[in-house]
Amino acid sequence: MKSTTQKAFAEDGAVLIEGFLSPEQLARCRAVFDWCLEHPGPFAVELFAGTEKETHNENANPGVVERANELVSSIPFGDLFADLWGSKNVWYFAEEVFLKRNGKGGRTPWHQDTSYLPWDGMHWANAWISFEGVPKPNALEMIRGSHRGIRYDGTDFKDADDPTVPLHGGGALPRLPDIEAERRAHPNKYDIISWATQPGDVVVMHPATLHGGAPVDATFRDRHTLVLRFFGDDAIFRSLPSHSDNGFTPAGLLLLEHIRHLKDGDPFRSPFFKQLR
Ligand SMILES: O=C(O)CCC(=O)C(=O)O
Repeated sequence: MKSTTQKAFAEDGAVLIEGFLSPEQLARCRAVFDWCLEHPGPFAVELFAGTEKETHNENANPGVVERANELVSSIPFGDLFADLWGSKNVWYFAEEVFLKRNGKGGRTPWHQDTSYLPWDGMHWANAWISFEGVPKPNALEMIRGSHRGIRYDGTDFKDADDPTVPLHGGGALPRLPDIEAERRAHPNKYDIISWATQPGDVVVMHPATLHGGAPVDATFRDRHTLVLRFFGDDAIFRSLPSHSDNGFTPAGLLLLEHIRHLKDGDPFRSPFFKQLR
């Protein structure tokens, strides 16, 4: 029988794992986060640069691979995901960092990670780790069960006024709805889940879940977040729209060389990805 946590992840696409990280483990996660900030790789960006929404973001820093592999091997993520998914094997994919500063970083627009990376299957998860206690109004938000629904085109993360401008275009994937605008007009239109978190808590989310990060504000001014991504047995390669090689996120471009051999439906495997179980 499924545990409440397994059921929540499978049905809702997200679950809060309270107190998963000890203070010592959290400090080591923070060291990896800080290393990325101090040694930005070629794909570090300021999203919405020069606007009130500016957010520092980096995906898959090539220089941090060994440190990150060491980190994820020393914390029981393998056991967590093996149990959560019912997977024999667990691999680590890569990290992402988000930094919203001085009460100004805006909302991370609603999106699904599966619009950016060629992934399919149930055995995928993001571990969202923030180093501050995050109040609910500033938390990561997810639409319940959306990982089992439509796979939308991505947002291009460039247009500060229209978060639905497609990443790929060409109609291969449906355009994102403007979830924020719709929710302002109809507060109950979407079943949105989010949690206030304490340092050490981990929000675990299936990356096909529609999600967005609420902004920081005058009372919660800074958010430092490390996202670690994992996959398991049933993870498969599913290509993005064919004209979209330039739509790969930088992380996708970097990691593409390690998965170039994969065809649609192939198990997502490469010796590049650290096996944890
Ligand atoms: O923390 C955020 O603002 C966004 C997080 C996100 O997009 C992710 O975890 O994939």
